[in-house]
Parts: sequence; structure tokens; C-alpha cells
Amino acid sequence: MSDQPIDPSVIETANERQSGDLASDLAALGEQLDRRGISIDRIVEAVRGFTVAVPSWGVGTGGTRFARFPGPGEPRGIMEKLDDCAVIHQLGRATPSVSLHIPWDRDDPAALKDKATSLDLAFDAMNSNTFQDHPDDPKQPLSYKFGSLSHADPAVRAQAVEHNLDVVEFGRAVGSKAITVWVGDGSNFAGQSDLSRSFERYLESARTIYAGLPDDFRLFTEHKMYEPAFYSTVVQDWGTNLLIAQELGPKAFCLVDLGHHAPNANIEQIVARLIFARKLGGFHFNDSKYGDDDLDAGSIDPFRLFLVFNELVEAGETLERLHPAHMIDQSHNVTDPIESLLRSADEIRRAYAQALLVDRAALRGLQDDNDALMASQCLKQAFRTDVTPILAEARRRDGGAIDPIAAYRASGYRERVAAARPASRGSGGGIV
Ligand code: LRH
Ligand code: MN
Ligand code: MN
Repeated sequence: MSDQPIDPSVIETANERQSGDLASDLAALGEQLDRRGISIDRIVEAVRGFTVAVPSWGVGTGGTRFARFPGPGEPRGIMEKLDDCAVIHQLGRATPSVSLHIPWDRDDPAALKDKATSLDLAFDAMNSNTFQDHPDDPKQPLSYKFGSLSHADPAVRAQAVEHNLDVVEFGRAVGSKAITVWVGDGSNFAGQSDLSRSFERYLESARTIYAGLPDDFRLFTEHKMYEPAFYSTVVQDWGTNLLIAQELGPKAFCLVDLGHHAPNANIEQIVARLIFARKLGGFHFNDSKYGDDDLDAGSIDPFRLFLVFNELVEAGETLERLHPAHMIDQSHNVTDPIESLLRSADEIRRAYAQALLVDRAALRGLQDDNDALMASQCLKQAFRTDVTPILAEARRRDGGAIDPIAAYRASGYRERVAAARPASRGSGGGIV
């Protein structure tokens, strides 16, 4: 048995109280879905099979670019971050893996692996970091102020390449199978850098990283429209990202962070194009209103999240072959990170379950008949269905909490860690 951080009796007691209501709600929804020709059990089982990784930095000191307001009991290092991640998985049963960020989470890989195993956790894609300087890191004597993989100075590029290879090696040691590379490289002024030459330099560096990947490793490159470079960013959009993945080869894929697009960009169409190109590698789920806000998934625009999942479900077997990585990428300033991550995982599963409810045969027929109104209604019918009982039942069947946030509050975990972990300045998250 693993070292579960929450006493299982807390979950059992809460579930006992709620299981009667859940059974009634599930039966009512099951009846409704039956009339639509959908087996509720099939949806519950599909939801149980859908998991998403939590970001190690998501449980750390949150904040925005402007300020950080650490909450009580913030984890002081990666081991405590893993404890918090274990709470999220124990209650929600949707997040069995953690995405690490190096150097924020650098530690002995064997110790990390042992700790994760003891908590029933594994590691998803690794993240490298050449968008900040790390003054305490002897491996990083040169500054990334003017870029990293695309820097004009070959010595800085070599240092950034080496860092990524180091992260791959670290990932191999902890059982990860992918690395996500996001760089802040770009320029703030027209004329500051050569748009073509900087991209060529980036590609040359990326090729060296790619050449150092183990056979079973994937490389995800992540695009972002702007920030910290405001005039031009080297990997600014999915077009550039696709070029990179195609240039590098079969182990290279594009990662879509939902917050990295212009407001109102049609992200679901980007996802469809990347699926067409067989280059969709994974997601960083979050929500945003204006920019890279890193808010809880589905908290502002759940319909957009649903539309992304609609494309994923529509892709069927093609998607199974691509098996994109699902990760959350959030930063929290006004909520308890554990609660926010529980909620995000639930909203992501919600969007998936709703997408499974779309009557695909009917939708195709309506599209082919150019019945715009009814096609839109067909999608909306799935989106409007309240799948909450399905999500709760999926958790219950896996030993999680019917209402994970209520169970978390009842467990007193935050109060306990607040007493055990003196206030720290923390590291990671909230700065990009
Ligand atoms: C960049 C980003 C990228 C980083 C993370 C902390 O904005 O989305 O994924 O690794 O934030
Ligand atoms: Mn991201
Ligand atoms: Mn981001």
C-alpha cells in the first residue's frame, strides 16, 4: 500500500453520506442518456480511463508576473510538491502523474522516483527552462537575457542545448518519456533581431537536442504568441511549431498550451490541423481571458474547452495513435492550488465526457445538409448535458471522493501542512 497523504476514512465517511444522492442523480441521467441511445456506463468507464498530469509548479507558490502571495503550507521543495500532487490524485483519481520542471525541481532522480512510487505517482513530460537565469546553477554561467536556443552567441546556444539534454537524461532516470521545450526567445523592438536567422539558429539547436533523444522519447515544442518578447517571438504560433516538428522528425510533436494564443483564436481548429498533420503532441490545459493568464481549466470559457475535446473525440483512432500528453499548466494567486488543480482536472474530464455525448452520425448528416442551426444545436445538446454524476461516479469507482474539494477541506490537510511547513518564498510558477 502506498503512503496516501489523506486518511482513507475521510473519503469513506464523506462518500457514505453522498452515495445515495449520487445513485439517484446517476439513474436520472442514465435514463436521459438511454433515450439518446447512449450507455452511461460506457461514458463512466471512458472517463475513468482519461487522466491528466499536474504540473509540479502548480502546487508551488503561485502568483502573477507582478506579485506573489504565498498561501499557508506551501511546499518547500519538490518532495513536498509531490505530497500535494498525491493529495490531488488520491481525492480526484484523475491525475496519476506529475510534470517536472528543471531546474526548479532538480533533486536526486532515484530519490524522486522512490518518493513518487511510494505515493502511487509517475512522471509525465519533463520541462526544460532556458527562459530564466539561474544564478545558483554552476551549469548556467551565461545569461539568457537575449535568448537561449536562438541566441546570437553560439556559446549560449550550446549551454541551452546542453541543459535540454540534461533534462532528457533526468527524465529518463525518473521514467518520463518526453520533454517539453518552451523558449521565451524573441525581440522587443523591430530590428533588434533578424527574424529568419534567429529561427534558423533555433532549428539548429533543436536538431541537436532531437539527435540526443532516446528512441522511446518524444520532443514537444510549445508555441506562445508573445511574452516575454513583445515584438517578435521565435516560436510564436502553431504554424512555426508545425514547421519545427516537421523539420525535426518523427519523434517531434507540437504542444498546445491553451493560454498561448490571441484572445478569440480558434484553438479547436488549430488542434484539428495538428491532428491532420499527425503532429499533435499534447496539451497544457488552462483558461484565460486576455493572455497567458494560467487560470483554472474551464473556469472562464468551458465551451471552448469542450470544442477542443470535440475535435479530439472526432479524431478517433488517429488520436489513439498520436496519444497526446494531457497536462495542466496553471498558476494560482487567489485559490488553494490543490483545490484549483482538483477543479481543473474535473473540468477537463467534464469537457471530455460532454464531447463523448455528441451524436456524431447526426452531426455529420446536419453538416452535409448545411443545416447550420441544427448542427450547432446538436453540439450544444452535448455541451448542455450536466455530466457531474458521471464524473463523481468515475471517481467513486476508483476509490476517490464523490466531492473531492469538500473531502479535501474536511481532511484538514492544508492546516496540517501549514503547521509543518514554515512559510517559504517558494520556487517555480507564476512568472511566465
Ligand atoms: C510558458 C509556459 C511553459 C513553461 C510554463 C511554466 O508560458 O506555459 O509551459 O514551462 O509556462
Ligand atoms: Mn505551458
Ligand atoms: Mn504559459
